[in-house]
Amino acid sequence: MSGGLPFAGIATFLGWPASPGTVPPAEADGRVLVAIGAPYDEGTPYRPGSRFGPASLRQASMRLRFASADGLHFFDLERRREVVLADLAWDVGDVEIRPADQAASFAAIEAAVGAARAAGAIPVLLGGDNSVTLPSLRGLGAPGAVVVQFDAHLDYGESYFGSPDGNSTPLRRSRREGLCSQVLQLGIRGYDNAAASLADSEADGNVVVTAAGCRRGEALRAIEALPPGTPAYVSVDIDVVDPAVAPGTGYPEPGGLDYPLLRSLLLAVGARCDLLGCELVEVSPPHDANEVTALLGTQLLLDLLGAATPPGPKEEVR
Ligand SMILES: [Mn+2]
Repeated sequence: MSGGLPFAGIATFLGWPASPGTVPPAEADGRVLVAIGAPYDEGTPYRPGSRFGPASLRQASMRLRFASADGLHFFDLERRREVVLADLAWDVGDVEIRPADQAASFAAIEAAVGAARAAGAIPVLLGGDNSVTLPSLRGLGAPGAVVVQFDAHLDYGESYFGSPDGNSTPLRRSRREGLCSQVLQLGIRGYDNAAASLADSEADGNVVVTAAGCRRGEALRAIEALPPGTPAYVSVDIDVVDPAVAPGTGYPEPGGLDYPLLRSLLLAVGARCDLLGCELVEVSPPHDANEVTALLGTQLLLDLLGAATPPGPKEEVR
């Protein structure tokens, strides 16, 4: 890379080496991460723009080149320790989206996530709107995994304007396709969540915690109720964060989480679970202000991926 300067060179996620389209065979055992862009936002019936998310997240993530030469080793001052994201990481670029052909676009996302998984790597999916969750979980192929979803929205509708494949339905689809064993839905709020979606989710055995509930400690308790080592896929819809903090998104909902609270929950998930894959969705650069949402999005992934590092002796997590 170009001397570690964030504004120079070719932007990849956290400066990880590019390997367009393929995951190179691992030379040794260890944790391997693979960033995959899914520039797809045709699942949104409201404000599009998250198709520009992967490029924005990559560019914003380059800021962290100052902190880490290889994009894998960071010093976490609050935890007073070095965190190591992985032994190795690649950015395989973006999947080939075919405009106006959802089936082909979903198949491409599924194949890319599946290829990362088959290579023994942890896919880190950069969305894209929330509809990409469904093909991602299909590609992951881990029906025993718990999905830990941070979102303002349940995304548990049966269909939206007649379509079952939009960004308001993927968690229900995933659960009922048997792509996961349970969903923890954390940070939920706002009038867009229908009573039927809530009832269906809870009837399916999922756990729903509102944003206010997160502030009362209910989300942390739900995470800590998972058996240690639970296989998990973590889905972060950036709209779980308050829109005053993360304005660049398609469905802003007032009353969201602040960054310190969300960080503490991501650290808890990372410490508790066996992370099989993760995604950061709904960052919409056309609605962003001064790149703050993309910068936050990259930091959330860094927090999550660094959380599996065992806690240090002086660790204090709020
Ligand atoms: Mn949402």
